[in-house]
Amino acid sequence: MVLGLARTGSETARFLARQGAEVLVSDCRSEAELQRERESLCEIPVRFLLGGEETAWLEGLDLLVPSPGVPAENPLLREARNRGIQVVSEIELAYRFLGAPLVAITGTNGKSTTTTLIGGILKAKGLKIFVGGNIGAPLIGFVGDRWDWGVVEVSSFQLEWVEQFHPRVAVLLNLTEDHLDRYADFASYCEAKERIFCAQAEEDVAVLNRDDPLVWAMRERIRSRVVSFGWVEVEEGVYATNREIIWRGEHREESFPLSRVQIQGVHNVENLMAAIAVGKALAVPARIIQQVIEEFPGLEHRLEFVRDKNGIRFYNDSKGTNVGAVVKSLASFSAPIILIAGGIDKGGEYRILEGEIRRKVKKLILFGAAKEKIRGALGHLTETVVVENLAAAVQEAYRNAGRGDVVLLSPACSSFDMFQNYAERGKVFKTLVLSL
Ligand code: UMA
Repeated sequence: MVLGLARTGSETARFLARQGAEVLVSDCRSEAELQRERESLCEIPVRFLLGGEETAWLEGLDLLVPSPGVPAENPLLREARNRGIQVVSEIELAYRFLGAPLVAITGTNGKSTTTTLIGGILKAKGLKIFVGGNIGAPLIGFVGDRWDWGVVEVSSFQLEWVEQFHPRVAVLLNLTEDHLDRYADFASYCEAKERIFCAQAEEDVAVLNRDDPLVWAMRERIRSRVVSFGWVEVEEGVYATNREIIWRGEHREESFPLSRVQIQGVHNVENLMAAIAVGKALAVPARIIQQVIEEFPGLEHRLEFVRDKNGIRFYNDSKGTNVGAVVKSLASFSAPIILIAGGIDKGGEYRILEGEIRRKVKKLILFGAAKEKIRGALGHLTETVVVENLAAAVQEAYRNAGRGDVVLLSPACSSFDMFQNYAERGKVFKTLVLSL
């Protein structure tokens, strides 16, 4: 049974049917809502059990593959575990059939940027690679081809049901509060993330952030060789100054100047350090790494510059869906900021934003389901207004902005109250800004 019929579920059902399995696809959404998804599988012999969650559907099951968006308390998933039915995540299933060595990247923030950079570095070395996972292309879709390496972004959701998933290189960038609407507490979220290392052996590599105490503490529990990155000089590993990133091996060191690198901000230097650590661990020449990091323009929806209108700069950071991401985004600017935030609350502590809001945010514009909650936590720190939707937020920002200001959409929340996903929210924002 494949649980959840969206991107992951469709690819997984297709794969399992190809393997000769008898496949049931279940989703709590109704047949009408899932018409497009069902049509995409019309050639495949699968049976649909839609619009409910009946435990009778579990009769005779050998294996259940939940989509990442399905929480452990889902009634079908819970009952399957009670009955001793094997539950594995899609990345676990894909791993068992892929045959390619993997670099896996996780962390609360910076995953997609670091994944893309690492993919670029390995590709520039001339390797046949794919880039997939949480970044938007389910891993299972890459089974069947021959690859030199796979570069895969993994989320805590995908790591919940892994056993043998064994990346040769595993990266943990950072851990701050996120997805507390899904996990019992922050510790459970961190435990899920740590599973990225659970099948690693001595000959593998773990890339860890020395400056993140929760991540760095994991070095005691990890079997693989630790390569670390951080802001303080080290004898072996990667560190950064304001001007360059230094990689130090046992007998050599290499310098990666930052002057021509396009992506900005402290957090991006951390992402670059992690990517360089992986590149060097896989013996990519420094010259190739330098070229890739200089050519990388950054990702859409991640501190993406949209336009300058009358000296007001607009940035789309729709992928800033948790409080930790917004802290880093605000830290990237020195100009006065008008911040647009809101959406669905994910249980994070908005107070972490206090310092940056006090120092830089001249106006806070809130919309979406969590607007009153955020106003309660932060509204006393700066001028704050609550508006009906994103369009009103953009209008309000433009009316209040002056030359030299930055208008930043960095929501600290997920988007599902008003949009399909963060990408749609970002695109709508850009359209609104471009029509000003
Ligand atoms: N569903 C149920 N029962 C439930 C819950 C959900 O039937 O109890 C159904 C929904 O009705 C829906 C389907 O499950 O039809 C949704 O599954 P999904 O949310 O896993 O959606 P996918 O399209 O398969 O996307 C997933 C990841 N989504 C999540 O983790 C929520 C995508 O990450 C990922 O790109 C994709 O697999 C491919 O690997 C998105 C994400 O938001 C970008 N990730 C989180 C993040 O980055 O913070 C973790």
